[in-house]
Amino acid sequence: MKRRSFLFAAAGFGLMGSSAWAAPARKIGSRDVFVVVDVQNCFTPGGSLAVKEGDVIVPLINRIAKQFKHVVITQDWHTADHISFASQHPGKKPFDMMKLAYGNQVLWPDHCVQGTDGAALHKDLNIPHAELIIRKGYRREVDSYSAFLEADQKTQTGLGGYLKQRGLKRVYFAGLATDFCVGWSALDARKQGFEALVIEDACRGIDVQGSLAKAWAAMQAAGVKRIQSTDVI
Ligand code: VGL
Ligand code: ZN
Repeated sequence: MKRRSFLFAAAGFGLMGSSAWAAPARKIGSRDVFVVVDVQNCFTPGGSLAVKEGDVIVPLINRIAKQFKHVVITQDWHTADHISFASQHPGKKPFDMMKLAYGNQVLWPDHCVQGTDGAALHKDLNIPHAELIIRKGYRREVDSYSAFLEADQKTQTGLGGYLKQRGLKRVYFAGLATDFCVGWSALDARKQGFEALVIEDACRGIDVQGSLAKAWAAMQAAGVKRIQSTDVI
């Protein structure tokens, strides 16, 4: 056999091998948890901080969630005068950077204000067996992209303790936005000793000033696994 056709045959065998087993690449078990990040009206088309195609991932997330016994949903949940809003800083506009007491902060359009329709979960998100909805960013003076740790890098949301107390070890992430709340959550999951996997095609990014590439680089360096929905369904 010529080298070329040998390689081709080997590739074909690889494909046959995986479909013959007809099992997802990763078996989801009782120590795994799916964290669905910020699938809220403000982050989907028509919302005040709309992420491109933010709504496209909703049916996929619903399907992925069915594979998991344990699902946690997060909700960005700001005061109306939140410090991360450009509107709170005269002369600043959305997507400007600003140095705050706890570090650099991107300034955002007003979004996900507590109790408003914009802060509600997307109407097509359908995960009735989700066990916990965790809210974050609810203190005026500190933002929280991460579902684990606020932007001061000190204040715990409690999610890490919750997962540990329930014996959950491996955390799969999907949702919005890849380069902010998903990425920061996955990084903090690693820091707190969890295995972390981001399901890339079940996320969408905002991508301001190269933030998407930076987020993937940071996640890779921290040992976050970048997987696809076909790996779990
Ligand atoms: C998010 C920016 C501001 C997110 C939240 O969910 O990724 N991004 N607040
Ligand atoms: Zn926010």
